Amino acid sequence: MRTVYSPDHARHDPQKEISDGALVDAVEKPARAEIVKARIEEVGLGPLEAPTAHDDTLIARVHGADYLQFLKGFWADWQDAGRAGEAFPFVWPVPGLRRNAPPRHIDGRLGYYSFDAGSPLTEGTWIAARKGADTALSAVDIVSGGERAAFALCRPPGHHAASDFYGGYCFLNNAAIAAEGFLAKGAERVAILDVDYHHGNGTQAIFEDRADVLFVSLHADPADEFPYFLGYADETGIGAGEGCNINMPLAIGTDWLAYSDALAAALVRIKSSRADALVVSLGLDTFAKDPISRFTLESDDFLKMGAALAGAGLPTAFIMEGGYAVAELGINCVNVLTGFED
Ligand code: Q9C
Ligand code: ZN
Repeated sequence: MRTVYSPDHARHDPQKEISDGALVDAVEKPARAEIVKARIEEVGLGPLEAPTAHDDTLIARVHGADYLQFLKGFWADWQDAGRAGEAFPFVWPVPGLRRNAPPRHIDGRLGYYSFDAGSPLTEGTWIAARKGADTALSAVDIVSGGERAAFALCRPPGHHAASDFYGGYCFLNNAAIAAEGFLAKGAERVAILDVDYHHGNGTQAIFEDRADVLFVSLHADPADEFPYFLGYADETGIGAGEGCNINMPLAIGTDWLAYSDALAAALVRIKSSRADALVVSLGLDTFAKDPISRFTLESDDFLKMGAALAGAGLPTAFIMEGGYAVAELGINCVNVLTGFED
């Protein structure tokens, strides 16, 4: 399998994050992509290729123009405001406050365009995220060109980012951009299967009112886990998109036995959707030793996951999402990809 990778992911190199009420060492860090790259080379998965540059057309179908402008200009604005170091928002326009226009003040703008305080925004965030979108679109190009599958080794991840806000370590929604890429290449329908431990709230929000993109997500029950405020089973889509959003919340402690049942059900739904292409939001944070997550999948289970995904029989773009047990991340991620190929 061909992998798309850019060293520019490392321009997003946050030092600290706010988690569980404390400023702690960031877990979404460059070493994540590097260990996956090393494992790809070690097992000879296939070539590593630089992304090709894509213009903003498809990104602009997913994200608002003012949000993109905010991300692009943020570091200059932050410095103009006399700030230094990583940026964190701390006030949000929750229901009862107004979210009609972005405030002038930098802290107001940060809150307007985010949903959590856990996602450090740094000097290199925009360039890394923008190159990540190119990475995802290049994987789509490879698959549209006739390959059965390709892997976009994106960082930072994307599935928590909605059309006009960031959060959950995510800034641009690479999986949603990939889905738009398949549609632009002529797919009539695209399925997105999100196997990250956390619900892909951004991806759901982007497509929940559309019938051309089916979103299916397996994740920890949001009553117990981030992002808490989306990802419940009764969110089935809106308007034309009714029936095209499927959430499968799973209990804390879920193991491969229970997970594989849910995965099989998800794949049945995807196979019956008449989708022309599949985007997999590939999070590896379902792993037992993940430091921020509470499922119990083991490394060998990711081989089985890959084999199950191949059963969908669709041209597939794998888009890297979460997974924070860095030592085993390369093995676990590449296990999915080799399990798919075998
Ligand atoms: N105490 C992704 O996996 N912080 N994002 C959780 C846990 C947010 C994860 C804090 C986790 C976001 C792409
Ligand atoms: Zn996750």
